[in-house]
Amino acid sequence: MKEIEISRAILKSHFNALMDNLSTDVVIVGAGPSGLVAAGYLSEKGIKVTVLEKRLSPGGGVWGGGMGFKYATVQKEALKVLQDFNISYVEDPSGLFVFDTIELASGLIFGAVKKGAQLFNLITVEDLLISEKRVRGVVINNTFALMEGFPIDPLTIEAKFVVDATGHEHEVVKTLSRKNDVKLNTPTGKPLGERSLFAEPAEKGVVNNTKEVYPGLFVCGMSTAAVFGYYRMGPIFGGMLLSGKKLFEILSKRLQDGDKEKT
Ligand code: 48H
Repeated sequence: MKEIEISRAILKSHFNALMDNLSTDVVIVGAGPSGLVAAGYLSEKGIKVTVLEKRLSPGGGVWGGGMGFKYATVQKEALKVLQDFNISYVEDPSGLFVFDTIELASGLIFGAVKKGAQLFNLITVEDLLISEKRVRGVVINNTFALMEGFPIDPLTIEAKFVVDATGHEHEVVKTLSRKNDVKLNTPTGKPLGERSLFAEPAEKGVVNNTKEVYPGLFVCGMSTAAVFGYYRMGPIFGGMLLSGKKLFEILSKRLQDGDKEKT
C-alpha cells in the first residue's frame, strides 16, 4: 500500500465530483432539514442537485433538538416525509410526534446522498452569479479561507435554479439584496426580518412562503421567515420537512415544464 495512492484516490474522486457539478440543475445552499429533504426528492426524480454546506457537518440546526436535548417534534402532516426517509417516530399524548434528532440529521443526510444528491461540505456560498435580471449560479469559496479572512478569489457553479436553504441567516437572499439594486418578491422588495416565536402560524408560513423570491432564486425552510417577515416556531420540524417537499414539487414542475432558461 503506497501512501501517495491514498492521496491520489481522494484528489481524483473529489475533483471529478466537483467538475461534474460545475453546471447543475439545482444548487441548494445549506444542508439543513429543508434543503436535504428537497435534495432527496429532487434527486430521486433524476434532477441534478448540488448541495453546498459551509460547515464540516451537514444537518444544520437538527442536531441540537430543543435547547440541546436530543428530541424534537413534528405534526402529523409531516409523517409521510419521515417515512420517505425511513426515520422513526413515536406519537406523544399531545398528538404531536417525537423523533430522535440524531436519527433525523443522519437519516436526511444519508437519504439525500443515497437518492443521488451531490453534497459538498466546507464550501461557503459567498455571492451569486446574476445576469439579465436572473440568478444563474453561485460564487463559492473555501470556508476556512473565509474564516481566516484570507484574500482568496472564489470559483463559480452555474445552475438553472438556486435555493437559499441557509436557515435563520438567509445568507443568499441577504447578499443578493445588499449587493444589487434588485426588488425581491416581498412587500418592500427587501428581506423583512424574522419575527418572534409563535409556532402554529410559523409552521404554516414556512410552507406558504416557500417560493421564488427573485427570478432563478428560491427560499425554503427557516430562511422564508427571515425573508417574508414571519414567526419562528422553535423545535417543531414539520414545517421544515414540508417546505423541502413543496420546493421539490415547484422545481420539478418548473424543470419538467421546460424552464430551460440558459444558465
Ligand atoms: C453554505 C451555508 C451558508 C452559506 C448557511 O438552519 P438550518 O437547519 O436550515 P433549515 O431552514 O433547513 O432548518 C431550520 C431549523 O434547523 C431551525 O433552525 C428551526 C426549525 N428553528 C426554529 C427556531 O425557532 O429557531 O441549516 C442551514 C444550513 C446550515 O447547515 C448552515 O451551516 C448552512 O445552511 N449555511 N452553507 N453557504 N453561505 N449559510
